This record gives sequence, C-alpha cells and structure tokens, in this order.
Amino acid sequence: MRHLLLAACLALFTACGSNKTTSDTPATDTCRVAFSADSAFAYVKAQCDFGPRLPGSTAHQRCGDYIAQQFKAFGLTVTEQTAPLAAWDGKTFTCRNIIASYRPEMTDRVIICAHWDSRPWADADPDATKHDLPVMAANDGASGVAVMLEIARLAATLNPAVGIDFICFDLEDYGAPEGKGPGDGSDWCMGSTYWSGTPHKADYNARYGVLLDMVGGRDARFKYEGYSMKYASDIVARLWDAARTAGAADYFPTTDGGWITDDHVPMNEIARIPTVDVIPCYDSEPAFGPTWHTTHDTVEAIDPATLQAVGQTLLQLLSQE
Ligand code: AHN
Ligand code: ZN
Repeated sequence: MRHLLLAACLALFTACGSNKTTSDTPATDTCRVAFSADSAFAYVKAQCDFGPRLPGSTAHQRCGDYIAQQFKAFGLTVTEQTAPLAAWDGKTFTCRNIIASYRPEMTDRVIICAHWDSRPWADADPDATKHDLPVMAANDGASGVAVMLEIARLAATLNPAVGIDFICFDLEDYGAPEGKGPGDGSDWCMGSTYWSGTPHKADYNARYGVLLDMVGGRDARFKYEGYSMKYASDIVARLWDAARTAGAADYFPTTDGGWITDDHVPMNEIARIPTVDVIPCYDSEPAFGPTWHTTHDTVEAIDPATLQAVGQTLLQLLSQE
C-alpha cells in the first residue's frame, strides 16, 4: 500500500514537471490537458446541421440556442446581448451576441471570441452563378465557435488562474459584396462593434483577447496580422510561443500577414482591449483559403488537424496564466 502511494505521488510529481532538458534556458511547462479535434469537429458539424446561420433565419435562431445550451452544459454562465442593428442594405436584424463566462466572479479575465453567423452570399465562389447562394460557413463561422466550445468543455480540468469570457459575435459576415456597400469596412463586424461600445457588463474589462476566424481549413497558416501587431504585439509573441510549445509551430509561422478588417478592430479601437486575430494567410490566392466565401465552405473541407493546432495552442496559452 505504501509503495502504491509513493508511486502515485511520483506520477503526480512527474505529471506537473517541466520539459526542461539539459540546457540552461528555462523551459515552459507543456500543458498536459489534451484538446480533442474529434470533439471540436463534432461541434462544427452540429452547427452546420442547422443549415447556414443567416441573420434572421430559423437556423440562426436554433443554432444560437444550441451554442448557449452547450456552454451552459459545461457549467459556464451565459449572458446574451440582443439589439436591433441596421445593415448596409437597409435591413434591420436582432443582433445576438452570446457570452459564456468561466469563473465569472474573477476580476482578472481574458477573452476568446469568434463570429457565429453565416454569410448570405457566396460572392467569392469561382462559379459566378452561385454568388447569391448562402455560405455554409463550416470554416468561416462554425470553426471558431467549435474550438471555443471544446476549450470550455476542458476549462474545469485545465483550471487556469484566470477567468475566461467566450464571446460569440453575431453579424460579422454581413458585409456588402464588392461595389455594393459603403466601401469603408463599416458594413462588417456589426456584433463586435456593438459589444465594444456596450459590453455585456458594466465596467467590464479583460487583459487581452484572442479572435478565432477560419481556424479549420486544410494547411492553414496563421501569420502576424497587422492590427494585432499594432495593438497587441506582446500577446502575439506569447501566442506564437505557445504554438511552438504545443507542437503547432508549422501552423504559426513567425512572418507578417496582411491587415484584416475583423472583429478584433473594434475590440482594440473602441473597447481598448488588446486583441489578436488568428486568421489564415495562405501563400496562394485567395489568402483566406480556397473555400472562403464560396459554396465549398462545408464540413467536408474542415481538417481536424488545424482545429487541433489552434486548440492546443490556446490551452497552452491559458495554462501559462
Ligand atoms: C473582409 O473581408 C473585409 N474582412 C475579412 C473579415 C472576415 C470575413 N472574416 C471572415 N469573413
Ligand atoms: Zn466571411
């Protein structure tokens, strides 16, 4: 019995050890909590099974209910924020931002966020006859929410020393097709712009945010995005370091990508929370990947290996808090 106890103590001790080898450079503890790509993939599929989550549609409403219910099932506190917002085409939608809080009582907080709406127009499809069809948005929508749900499922096991707010932004992808809108970017990111001016809680603050956008594409490469470097270069450095520790360095090359109008821009410029965008920058056109704003953005084009790389990187970052 005493031997068994000793063995158990030794096992515990090694499980919490660092991966320090023989060099003198301090090594970072590797996060022992494993992200499940299979689980995340199932969350992508579950969202897509509702159909495209177009603003104002039944699929959108039902998927929103599903997302909120999942976070609640994992023990998080869900707050919903709704507001009527006018889009570029004159239509008004009820914007629904879904916020799931892990340890809501903690004052030291970080944000992980993604948009959950689907784009109504596949206007980048190689077949021009399909430009008015909706996008299934397995990657451009469901992938980010799926990674958040999987991290939320593991949060209690990970037991990070920080509170986490998972924010699902609505109405990110309702931007006008080329030449039809205001042309200044104000037609995109409606939900995050609203939240940044009116957070879900009075006096809300977070130390930093990480935005996940299109994190499930095959062979995705996440490069340094312009606004992320401008407003949150220290978080970029920490996140890309975490990727290296998590064994995901291939997916996170340390090279510059472009400047992207995305949900992190209002978070940085209006809410003033330093926020990084994890968004693919492929070496071939289109830079967001071959399925971006096409009818091919479906579950079949999702690679669990990419979800795994991003998910394990985030667990690594959170474990270091
Ligand atoms: C624009 O295409 C202007 N911004 C990219 C933001 C985006 C759209 N992310 C997903 N879909
Ligand atoms: Zn999009």
